[in-house]
Amino acid sequence: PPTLLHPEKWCRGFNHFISQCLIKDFEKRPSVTHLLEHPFIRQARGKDMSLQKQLADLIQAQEQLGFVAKIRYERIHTRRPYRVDAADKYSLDDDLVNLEVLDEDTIIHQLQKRYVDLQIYTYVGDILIALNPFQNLSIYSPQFSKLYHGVKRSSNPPHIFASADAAYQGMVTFSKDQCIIISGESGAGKTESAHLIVQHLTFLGKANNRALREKILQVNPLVEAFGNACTAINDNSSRFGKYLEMMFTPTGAVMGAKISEYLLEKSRVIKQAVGEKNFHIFYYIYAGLFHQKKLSEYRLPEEKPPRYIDNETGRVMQDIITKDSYGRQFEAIKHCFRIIGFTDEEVHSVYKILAGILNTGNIEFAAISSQHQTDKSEVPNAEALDNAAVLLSIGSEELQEALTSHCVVTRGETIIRTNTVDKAADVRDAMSKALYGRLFSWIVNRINTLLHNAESRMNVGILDIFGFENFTRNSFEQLCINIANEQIQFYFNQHIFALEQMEYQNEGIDATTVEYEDNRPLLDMFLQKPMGVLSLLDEESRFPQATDLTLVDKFEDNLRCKYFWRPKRVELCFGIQHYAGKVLYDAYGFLEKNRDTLPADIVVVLRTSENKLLQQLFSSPLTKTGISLHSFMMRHPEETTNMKRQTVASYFRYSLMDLLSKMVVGQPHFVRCIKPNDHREALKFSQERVLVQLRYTGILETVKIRQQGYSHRILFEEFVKRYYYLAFKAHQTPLGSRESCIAILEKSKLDNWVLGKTKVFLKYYHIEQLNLFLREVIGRVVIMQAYTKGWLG
Ligand code: AOV
Ligand code: MG
Repeated sequence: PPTLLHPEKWCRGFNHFISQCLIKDFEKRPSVTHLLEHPFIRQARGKDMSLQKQLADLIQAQEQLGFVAKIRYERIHTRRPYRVDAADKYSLDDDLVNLEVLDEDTIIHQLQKRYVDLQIYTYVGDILIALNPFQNLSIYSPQFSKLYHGVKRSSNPPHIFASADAAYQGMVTFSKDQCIIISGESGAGKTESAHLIVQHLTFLGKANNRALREKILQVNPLVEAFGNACTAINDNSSRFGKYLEMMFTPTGAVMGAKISEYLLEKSRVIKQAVGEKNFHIFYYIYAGLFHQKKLSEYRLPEEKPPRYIDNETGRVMQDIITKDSYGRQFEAIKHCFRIIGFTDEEVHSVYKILAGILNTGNIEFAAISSQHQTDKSEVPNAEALDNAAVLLSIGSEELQEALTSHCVVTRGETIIRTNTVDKAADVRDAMSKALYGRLFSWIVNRINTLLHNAESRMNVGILDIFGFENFTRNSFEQLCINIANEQIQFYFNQHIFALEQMEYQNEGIDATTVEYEDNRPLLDMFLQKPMGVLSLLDEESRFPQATDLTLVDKFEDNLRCKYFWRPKRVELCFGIQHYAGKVLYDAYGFLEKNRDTLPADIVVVLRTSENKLLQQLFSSPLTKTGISLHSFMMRHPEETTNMKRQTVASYFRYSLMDLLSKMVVGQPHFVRCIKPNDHREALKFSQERVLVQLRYTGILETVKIRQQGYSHRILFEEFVKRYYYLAFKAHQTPLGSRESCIAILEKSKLDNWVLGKTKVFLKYYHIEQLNLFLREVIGRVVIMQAYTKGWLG
């Protein structure tokens, strides 16, 4: 596209008379074709068609900026919340802020009425509430994408596309990174919403490069095949947290994408609760290979699916034979890999590792008991062992050695100890978890390399994590998941309530204080050092003699707050009053899961792999092939001791901080997903279930503060810099003062705003109006610029 002058620069050389004529004419008939036919333009153009081309190019370029996308000179009315007649208490309306009566009853009825009318989206000011429809709706087609493109929010019904559009416009207009935070409990619709946002952002950020768009659209399906699984609550439950950044040029064209993944629930690889499944990809690959009659190529058993994916004996095979959806998914994943740019060799290696993991799970151990030694184990049936070794390109004997024995370093000396049957099984499972966890991270990193673009300047981040969970049995994984949700709720509270109210005080503004449930004490209980849950867990994990019971004792002795309790007579159990409800945790296995130990022996043997990808997953400069495992470790005792890895809790804490640091740089947009019922049924609205969610997410308080408060606070100087076109001529340089702000606000005919000591305080709907005014003014300037360029040139 042609280079555009900044309107300010361009205005110096501007013919005032002509511009006025054109603007008037354009206002009468806002059509570009009509404008091209204007006598002035025609005169300027003469026989020269290049001007027309130039103008069209400029307009196209400008459309990419999102400015002239809809050059409509509709009159913009100041949008005041209209009052619903109190008699008509449950009126249908798009924004809960418009309600006259603000109580739970009214809100619930309003949402219910909308839901059964298939209006699943509702605003609370600038926040979007999304109720899960549990059915496919026809509101995500290209026609809808066009509808939600650079328009004011109130011109269309609430929609997830509107949130994407708001973020996109915010990014383009102010060159500022944006961040869309999607929250809600498990199964509420976060992941679906995230897909829809990506879909709409790729539409808005029209990349000329279609291939790139295609690639970006494949990212979510690919990582979700590896990171999602069927749980008791959701058939496609995210078992990891995902922050997807879509990158754009300064003019708003999509350029690339980057994912950060958080805390994959690796333990699912080796074991799943009753009624739950392993990660999708295992079924896809097994079924895909089954239908293609290629199971033997990957040394997978045909008669009976591997143990890791068959926890309810027989079910999987039945599904695979009767339904073909897994097989189709396998094809879809192959397609994703190819489109994103993975090489065939890489994909083949990924399959081999997956099949390797499945075979590893089938390795069994038996005790070798002699008079002197009862703690020794062996692999009685070598088939699975050999298969795993072949698929992982390692020696079968070395693998057996690493599973059934281990090296210990004492006083600088390396001694070999044998493993009991149980210990060997633990090592086997630890190896599978490590393989899968590292493979997952590798895939994410590889996607990032393939989709990275160094030239991108701005991004919109989309946060989709695992939602709050409360199962019949809750373990370490649920604790981490729920803490992460606690942190997101805290971030929401900070943004919506705390920061806002603090600023009123600092700026001397008299605004109503809205009480809200602050979950800070709870978050402190988890994250505080050294007495928080995670720290205590880490401390206990360092003691070799500690047990899960001593851990719960430690919690009980140290967590002296109302959010923690220990039920009588159930030893390994403790309860936590989360923001979203009470959860009982079973501490069985907490310490081991937190330690997440992978014996050095296993790392060393995996490093000897001839599979390049696998080598990379466990790479280190000390890689040596062709020598006996233990003789290698004898020579490098430091390897054995250095491999004491970080605990899951400390890594988790680090990830949370990392995530927050990413989120705080962007302007946040909130999407709150709500689950209307627990049976995944369309059109069924359980008032009770929705009410609970409205309460713990603080929706009622949010409605209040959006109605009464000022969600946007901008420094005078910044405000004048952003909006001075609205009241001043381009060549003027108004001071960044209170007076200039007043001039702009009055010229824009807004009311209900307030000025503090240093900042302008605006309601959420003011910003939309101001931005729209601004876009119009700039749109006009651009048309004129195009015109004069031709005129002068
Ligand atoms: P989640 O991400 O919030 O749960 P999902 O986004 O996976 O929840 O949604 C659960 C299911 O609800 C989906 O598989 C769809 O069947 C259905 N669904 C959600 N939103 C829509 C929609 N807009 N249109 C149609 N169906 C929808 V979890 O990942 O478990 O926290 O860890
Ligand atoms: Mg999800």
